Amino acid sequence: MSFQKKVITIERHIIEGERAHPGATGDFSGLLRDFMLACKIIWREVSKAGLVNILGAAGKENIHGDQVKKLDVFADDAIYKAMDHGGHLCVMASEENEDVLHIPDKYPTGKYVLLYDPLDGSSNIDANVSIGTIFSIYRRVSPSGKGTMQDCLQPGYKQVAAGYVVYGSSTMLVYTTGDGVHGFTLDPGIGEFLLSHENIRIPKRGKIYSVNEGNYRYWFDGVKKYVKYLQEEDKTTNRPYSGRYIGSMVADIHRTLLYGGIFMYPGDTRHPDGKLRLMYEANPTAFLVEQAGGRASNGNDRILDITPKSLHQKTPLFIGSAEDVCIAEEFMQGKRQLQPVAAS
Ligand code: AHM
Ligand code: MG
Repeated sequence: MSFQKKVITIERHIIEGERAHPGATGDFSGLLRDFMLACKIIWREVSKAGLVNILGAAGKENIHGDQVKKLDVFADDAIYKAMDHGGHLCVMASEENEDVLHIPDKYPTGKYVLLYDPLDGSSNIDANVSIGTIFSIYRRVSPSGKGTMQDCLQPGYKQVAAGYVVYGSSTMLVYTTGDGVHGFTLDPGIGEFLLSHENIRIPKRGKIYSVNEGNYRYWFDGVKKYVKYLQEEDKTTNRPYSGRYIGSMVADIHRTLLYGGIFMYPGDTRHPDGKLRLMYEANPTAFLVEQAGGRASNGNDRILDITPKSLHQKTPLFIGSAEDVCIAEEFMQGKRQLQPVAAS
């Protein structure tokens, strides 16, 4: 008789993880369960995105006479509404909102803090390119009651969990609670995330670099030299690397996590802090990549050590295989220069 392989749902995985920590209350698994529900609701809408022209364009009324929301606004709303009443959170913050998001008075507050980017890469939706939701969870630092800005402005190393959902050719959830990185693929038939990638490890060094080269003329010297270095030929270090840039951070990070290499969004002369947000994009992906054995830096400092000053602050980001990010840092800090190419 043949038995099916053990099927592990995300819920089972979280509960079994909690059991390993005596004293766990189940609060955390409840929080993640609520979050997964929101992601499934977003996935359902995202997978209908191509039908918008048939069912009604964003901002217009659809055939049912309902107002059609832009998908990023829809996603933002779906997460807030799934998370506001469970009693697990004391405050939230979202890339889509200027200020922190309080828990309504009628609901209890809890000990965790949630920061999220509801739909990253949403400018790619119309081209059917993968997009994603990113989340980051902290323990509250304020004593009780409503959470505060201080609860949200904690350095990344204090995260208790982080992850993303990538809505791609299949929909996957990748998360960490500081005990390795695990990936789950959504089985649309039963609406469950099933363990498909246990204990993901990023290769020490990759063969792919990922950056928006359209910004080349605005890059600082270190970035120009580093990218040139990656394009040079050297068999011992597998160069030249291949270039891959989706322009959807979750998808670019997901590939980097699985195949190795480096993803970067550097600062440049127009935007010295780059484009990506520390709290919603850099910190959670840095936590994940470090947990998988990789490295994440702003060129000088470890991302997770940065003390945040404001909710929406931006940071340059170099993230991926440890050896690749180390070399990038050496170029950014002027410690490494291009070697003169030997005459052939
Ligand atoms: P968004 O949060 O407005 O979607 O912007 C973030 C996205 C990332 O997913 C992606 O890495 C980056 O913007 C791409 O930016 P660019 O078009 O400048 O290369
Ligand atoms: Mg974003």
